[in-house]
Amino acid sequence: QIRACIFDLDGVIVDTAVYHYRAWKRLANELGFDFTEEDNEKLKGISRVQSLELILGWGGVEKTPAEKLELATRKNTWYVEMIQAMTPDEILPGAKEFLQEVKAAGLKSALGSASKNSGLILERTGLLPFFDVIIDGNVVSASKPDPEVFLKGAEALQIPPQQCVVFEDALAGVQAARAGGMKVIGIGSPEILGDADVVVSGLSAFRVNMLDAL
Ligand code: G16
Ligand code: MG
Repeated sequence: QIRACIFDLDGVIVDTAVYHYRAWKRLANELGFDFTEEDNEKLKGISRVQSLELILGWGGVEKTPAEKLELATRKNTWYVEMIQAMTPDEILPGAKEFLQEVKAAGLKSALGSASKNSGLILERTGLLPFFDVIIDGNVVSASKPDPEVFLKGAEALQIPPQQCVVFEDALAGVQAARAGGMKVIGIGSPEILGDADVVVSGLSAFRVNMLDAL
């Protein structure tokens, strides 16, 4: 019996990947190289510092820890400028309706995101009231596929992991949910997220009554 839903943010509730991409691309360009949209896929769901390490590797650029901190901060300043301007129109199709359905069904909901900017994004899109608990990059030390983010969510909701279901668009996130002993709904392509219990194209294709079959 499922009693709580835990949602990833980027790729499930909103598409912030486009803003991450623009900001990282600008940083790479300033450093004298570029990377493709295909490479950008590898940045989804991983933390800010891990993203920077990958990108510097693609450019063959070496930096000191202090320089890396400055670069990550510079990228984040541009990223925050863009998400400041986000509106409820940018909520992914079906996400708000599903969050409403979850509330109406008496289930709990938590956010389980790697982002340190999740509060701002939920506030700008008007989704903050739908979450009982927010677990994000500000309170988590181990990145997905480590289950820490989701286990902390279950703990804060006081619901056993076995009674939680995670909604995730990234492979690392599906693996994290599995490692935490939770059910998982993949949002995206079955080829990538095959390890999930169910894979759907988006929350518009999912209903609360489909949780009964898990
Ligand atoms: C999101 C994105 C990642 C990003 C990470 C950290 O994760 O998918 O690309 O690197 O957050 O974001 P920030 O720089 O805002 O702390 P999620 O877990 O919501 O999919
Ligand atoms: Mg994601």
